[in-house]
Amino acid sequence: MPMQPWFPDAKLGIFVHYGLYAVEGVAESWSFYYGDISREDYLAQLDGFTAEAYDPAAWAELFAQAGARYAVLTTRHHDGFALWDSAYGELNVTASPAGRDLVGPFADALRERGLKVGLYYSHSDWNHPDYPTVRGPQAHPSPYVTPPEGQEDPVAWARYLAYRDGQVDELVERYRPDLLWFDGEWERSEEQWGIDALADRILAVRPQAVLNARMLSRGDYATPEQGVPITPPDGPWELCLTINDSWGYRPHDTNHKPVGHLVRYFTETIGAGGNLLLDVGPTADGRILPEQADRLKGLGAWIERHAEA
Ligand code: JFZ
Repeated sequence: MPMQPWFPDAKLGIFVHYGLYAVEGVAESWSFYYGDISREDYLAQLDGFTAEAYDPAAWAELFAQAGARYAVLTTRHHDGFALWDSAYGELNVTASPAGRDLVGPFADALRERGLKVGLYYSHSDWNHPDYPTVRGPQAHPSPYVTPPEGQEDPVAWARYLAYRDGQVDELVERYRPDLLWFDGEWERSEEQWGIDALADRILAVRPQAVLNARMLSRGDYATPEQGVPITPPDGPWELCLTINDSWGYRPHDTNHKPVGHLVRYFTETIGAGGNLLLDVGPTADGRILPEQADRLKGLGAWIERHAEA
């Protein structure tokens, strides 16, 4: 299916990193991977994930005010915590005080406000018993190490892929996303991930779904790293960007980019034919703080002033 016309025209999307990590304000998934927090303490955040102020209609209104045409929610990051009541795996909202599906209301609220629905999903799950974690070239040694190559258990790996596929099926069938934003692919090869089969099963149900570049050869658009590229890629592309220096909620990170900087990223990106996917990190109870909301509104006001009639 050719690229959906909405995507290359969208210009602005909002990325939402919402998950367990917001409870203690630690880095999303990477904090326990690096050992900055123990796995036990990381998982203890479950008790504080309340979502009690979760109001996706208010988020959708804010995103529309920012001038966005789509938004992408982290439905399950590398830590394995699913924001919906999945039938696959143990680690999801039903194990937290939130206790209910948060993805469905997000999708409904965006649609209601005329925005396209994007769902983020990590291929890797560093908390799944069948997932052999890879030690990266990081500064801190990770306590979780994969077995040597060739010694991974093929039965466990098949179970892991069945779990991932089951979750992706749930996301696609229940929420009918317009875009799927995969992540975490770097730990395995395209063949090990079964990318082709996964793309086929998604598109069989939702042929119009746009797939990001972390679906490797089946991706529909490019995702340049580290800023606006000097030479833009051919075809549609998207730059993802944090407002401060964190993807998720981190109260000590106050290094928020001024609205003027966000405007520059936005204009440079769309001037070179891309979309900007600008990230927010809600608190564990589901609020987008004024530091971030005000910047989204500021960018939206600028876009509004400069939009063609
Ligand atoms: C990944 C995640 O590991 C991270 O936690 C966050 O969710 C981010 C949006 O995605 O990290 C990456 C991976 C690749 C790039 C940037 C961040 N990249 O290609 O620019």
